Amino acid sequence: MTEKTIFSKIIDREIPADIVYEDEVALAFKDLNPQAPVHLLIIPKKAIASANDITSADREIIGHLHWVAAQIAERDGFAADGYRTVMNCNDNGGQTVYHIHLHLLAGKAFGWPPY
Ligand code: DGP
Repeated sequence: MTEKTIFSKIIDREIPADIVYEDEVALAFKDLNPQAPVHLLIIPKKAIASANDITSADREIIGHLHWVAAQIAERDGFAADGYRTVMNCNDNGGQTVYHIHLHLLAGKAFGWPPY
């Protein structure tokens, strides 16, 4: 068995996190190193390592992460202003934690392209 990632430990309450949303499929918590006034991470409870590891059986879970982002945006009052969701994959994508996650960033206007 591969070692648990830090995010699996957050799901299992082995390490603390500032959790802002939870349901049977997903968990959302504040990023430790925020890059915007609002910076949340939305993760599935199922341990999928990266976007490259999404199987056809996971499609509903991945869609659910985006649905959770929209629910939080509405709940926390930034849906109308807008927000950004990002999923980094592997080295060139800037992925550092190998438990798939959707970044939800808000509270400012973001530039494009992202470099
Ligand atoms: P990424 O680079 O896309 O893999 O994003 C990983 C994010 O996870 C990064 O923005 C920092 C955040 N992070 C890393 N370790 C922890 C942790 O222990 N707690 C929390 N809340 N966030 C973490």
